[in-house]
Amino acid sequence: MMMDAIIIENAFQEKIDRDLCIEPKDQMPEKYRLHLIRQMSQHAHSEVIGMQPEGNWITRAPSLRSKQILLAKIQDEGGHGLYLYSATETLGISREEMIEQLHSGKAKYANIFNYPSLNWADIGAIGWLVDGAAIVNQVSLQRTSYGPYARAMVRICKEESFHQRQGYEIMANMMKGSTEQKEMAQDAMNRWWWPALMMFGPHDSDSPNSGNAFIWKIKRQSNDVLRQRFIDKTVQQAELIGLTVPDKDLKWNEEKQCYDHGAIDWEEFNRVINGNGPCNKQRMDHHIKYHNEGAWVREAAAAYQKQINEFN
Ligand code: BYC
Repeated sequence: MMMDAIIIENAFQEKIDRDLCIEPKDQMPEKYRLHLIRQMSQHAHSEVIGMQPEGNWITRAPSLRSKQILLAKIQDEGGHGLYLYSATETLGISREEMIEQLHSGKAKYANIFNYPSLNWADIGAIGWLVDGAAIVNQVSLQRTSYGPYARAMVRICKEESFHQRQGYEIMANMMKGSTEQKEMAQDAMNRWWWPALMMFGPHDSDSPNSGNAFIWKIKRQSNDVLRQRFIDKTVQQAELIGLTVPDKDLKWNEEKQCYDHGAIDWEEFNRVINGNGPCNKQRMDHHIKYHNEGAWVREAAAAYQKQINEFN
């Protein structure tokens, strides 16, 4: 038995080392399966919980055009959740179990969605900074070792780049507007910048899951490398429309050809991911309420499917 496990593990690692994808029916070490269930289900939950701060502004979008675009974007996020839940189910966990883990607090979701969306500029900041950060991370995940996850990322990245532009357009338009509009855009930037940097996770030296993630090529680039990539491209976009990055220590490093940045408040990060951010309770209460109220839809869909199967 012991020997069998070693043979399976060696064959698996050899595949990984040759840059081949692992597929659902391939043999894989239990730890790899559980690592993926953790990361992919948390990714799925983030997409779905992320609909809440944006949904807050659908009825108050300032024009029909902006309302249509926001609706389409939020619908995409629901779709991303679906691809990711389905991809995670291929690892032998049910959707119900994943939702249970979310509701019990066992499964996390991205820190960023525990902050409130106070005004329309926040919708700009979410699209530009939050989706912008997500793209940098997800482009890297297109080459992750688990086939269904990598393929889901390809489609998600295409849609995210539209989302990032939706947000940047809102910010750019507000920066061409009245003094009040400019102040609103800057205030949103000030509130969302640091939580967006935290989306990439703790520094590499404090990232317990990175070791195995690199051995198994689940991660291709580290938390800090991706965070730096996001900073370098976003600072220039901010400058272009006249926004100031709220970091007094931000400085171009000529030697390294990248921006040095100030210290991230990891106490705040830990507080938020452990359930004590400004909106954690609200987000979870909302999800539980509508999940329960939607039970009849799931039951009806299952009954319909059963009838179709009996008919055929
Ligand atoms: N938030 O060892 P580490 C979107 C946790 S949604 C919360 O570095 P790992 C959008 C981490 O889980 C896009 N928790 O972990 C949707 C771990 O705790 P556990 C969401 C975080 O996994 C709607 C602990 O800290 N994208 O774009 O190697 C509208 C130690 O961390 C966070 C994804 O989910 C965080 N930010 O690396 C708009 C990307 N960071 O699990 C937009 C997929 C860390 O051991 N995920 N933690 O209890 C990943 O790429 C990786 O999981 C991470 C973290 C880079 C996030």
